[in-house]
This record gives sequence, C-alpha cells and structure tokens, in this order.
Amino acid sequence: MLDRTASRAARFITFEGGEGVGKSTQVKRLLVRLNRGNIEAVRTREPGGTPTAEAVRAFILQGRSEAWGPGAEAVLFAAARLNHVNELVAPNLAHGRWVISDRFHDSTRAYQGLTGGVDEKLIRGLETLALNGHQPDLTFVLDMDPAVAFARVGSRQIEAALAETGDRFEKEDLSWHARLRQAFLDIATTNPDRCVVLPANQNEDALEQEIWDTLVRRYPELGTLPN
Ligand code: T5A
Repeated sequence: MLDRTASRAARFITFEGGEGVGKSTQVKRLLVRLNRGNIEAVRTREPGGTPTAEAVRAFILQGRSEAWGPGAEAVLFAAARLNHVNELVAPNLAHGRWVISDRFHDSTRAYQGLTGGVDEKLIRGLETLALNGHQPDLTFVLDMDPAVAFARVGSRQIEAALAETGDRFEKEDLSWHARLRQAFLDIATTNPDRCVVLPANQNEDALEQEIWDTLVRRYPELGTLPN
C-alpha cells in the first residue's frame, strides 16, 4: 500500500446511489469547484478508471457476464476495483491529489450483495482484497425515487433498448430499483461516519451547494476557498 502520511489533506470522496440520480453531474461539478480553489483533484468512475478496469466495465455492462450470476459479477467488479485502486486511486492520494469517484465499493454491496443476494461474507472478502486499505473518507449517497430518476434517463434507455445495447442493470424493473434504493440507505445507516445521504430530487445548483456545505462542515479548511 502506498503511504498517505505525506499527503494527509488529500481526500477520497465517493458518490453512490441508483441509476440516473445525478452522480456523474455532481462529480464533475465538485471537481471544477475544487480546482477553482487550487486543490488538485482527479475524477474517476467505477467500474472503470483504468484501461483494464474499463475493459471489465464494457464486458459487464454489455451483459456478457449476466448468465454467470451476481456472485461471478461481484468477483469481476472486485478485480476491476483492485486494478483501479492500485493504479489510480492510491497513487493520486499519495501525491496529494483528491480522488472523486463516481461509484465505488458500496455499489457492489448494494447491487450484487443486498439486492443481488450474494453472500455478505463473499462481498466483505472481495472488499478487503480490492480496497487494499483504501476506504473512502466520505461517501455521498444521492437518494431519490427511482421512477423519477428513470424519467431523467428515459430517452437514453429507449434508444439503448432499440439498439439492443441497454446497460445490464438499467434493464431491471422498478421494484428491483426500489430495493436497490433501500440497500443504499441501509449502507448509509450502518456507516454513519462515512456516508451522508442527500436528497437528489432538487436542481443541480442546489444539490451542488448542499454537497459543498457538507464538505466544508467536515473539512473546515475548504471554507476559505472561493465559491
Ligand atoms: N455496478 C457498478 C454494479 O452493479 N456493481 C458495482 O460494483 C459497480 C461499481 C454502472 C453500472 O454498473 C453497476 C451500477 C450501474 O448499473 P454507470 O453508468 O456508472 O453504470 O451508472 P449509472 O448510475 O447508470 O449512471 P447514470 O449516468 O445513469 O446516472 P448518474 O451518474 O447518477 O446521473 P447523471 O449525472 O448522468 O444524470 C442523469 C441525467 O439526469 C440529468 C443529467 O443532465 C442527465 O441527463 N440530471 C438532472 N436533472 C435534473 N435535476 C438534477 N439535479 C440532475 N442531475 C442530473
């Protein structure tokens, strides 16, 4: 594991939640805001972030592992995560750069574990391997009714369905996504020091401000940066 003692101020922030709740939008906005304050930060995503992990992403999201079941998919996500952590997350933190990730290990807990039914012991074991000691410092769980979130990404889904390229998990029905929403809320309840749940059904500017206010409360040194 790389040493983070030389760069204590660099934080590892993750964004989690169901499909279409606005994670990518807020990850991009946070990066801009940090950079405006001369804070070095990188944006990444899961599955993905490195060429190897992006290849695993394409394989899973095209549905090529679907028949193998959620247990095998959890292993694939963990393999991608291990590469992502070792090649991108850990080196950037060690160099003092904040890392902002669009999804991370809570997505495996929620999708494959709590919603997909994969045994918790397997999920925990894979987590120990893949995180390699790099727990996020803070996780924003963006929460909203999945029916409303689906309306946001609706046109994209219809196009994907027509082209038969629909994302593996967007194809699940609404009751599945309601269970997924509850899974993220349960993860936040059991990790109150790390997770902050924010209502995502508000406009982009308002949500960005709520995220920033949360960060400033937790890391007061950010309060001196320009808005
Ligand atoms: N997965 C992933 C697992 O099963 N296990 C794992 O371990 C991991 C890591 C990844 C898939 O893989 C699964 C989960 C996923 O199914 P993805 O593309 O990363 O896929 O994830 P999605 O959640 O599907 O990404 P989306 O792009 O659909 O959702 P976002 O990022 O939450 O939403 P965003 O920001 O792209 O916004 C969606 C739309 O809404 C608008 C945007 O402009 C955009 O059009 N929007 C808003 N509209 C109104 N108000 C707001 N506040 C808005 N914010 C954004």
